[in-house]
Amino acid sequence: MAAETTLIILKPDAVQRGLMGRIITRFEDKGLQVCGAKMMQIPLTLAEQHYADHKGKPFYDGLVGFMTSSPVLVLAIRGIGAISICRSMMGATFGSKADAGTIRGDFGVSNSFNLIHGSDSPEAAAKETGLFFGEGEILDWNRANEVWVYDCSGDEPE
Ligand code: IDP
Ligand code: MG
Repeated sequence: MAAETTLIILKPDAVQRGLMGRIITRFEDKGLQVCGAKMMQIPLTLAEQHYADHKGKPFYDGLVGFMTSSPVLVLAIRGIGAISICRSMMGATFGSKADAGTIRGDFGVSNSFNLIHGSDSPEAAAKETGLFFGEGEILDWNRANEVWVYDCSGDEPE
């Protein structure tokens, strides 16, 4: 399986609560690679594009209002199977239901203020990384410890 690059957003509640470092550390500890990082306050039009699939749902206006209310940290995170690995590390959508050991399960109790976004499919990851990062903002860089994160003794890292 080839490496995937997924879009993660540390939402306004994560930034305001000072949880950025602890959440990034979880991904780094797992062995995933940060390839892009950008702090920004999401403009309304970008939030609407990002959450276009949810338009019309009862929580949509609140969601867009929340996501544009205060700065976020946007990350591009890379690794073999990174999309599903990050989703399982995030936990279920609602903080009240997310399992202990997941980011949402360990750091939050709210259903709408749930700390983190992660792309849910390869198609979403391609769309979302393209929305939030411009040309050259996601870096290809060689990690010094790559050969200890993956077994690189065969044809493909595993
Ligand atoms: P996900 O973030 O786990 O992929 P989605 O269903 O795609 O969950 O919903 C996007 C975001 O919308 C959630 O992360 C959460 O912030 C918000 N949201 C989803 N469902 C509800 C709800 O029923 N009430 C309030 N907020 C919701
Ligand atoms: Mg989603």
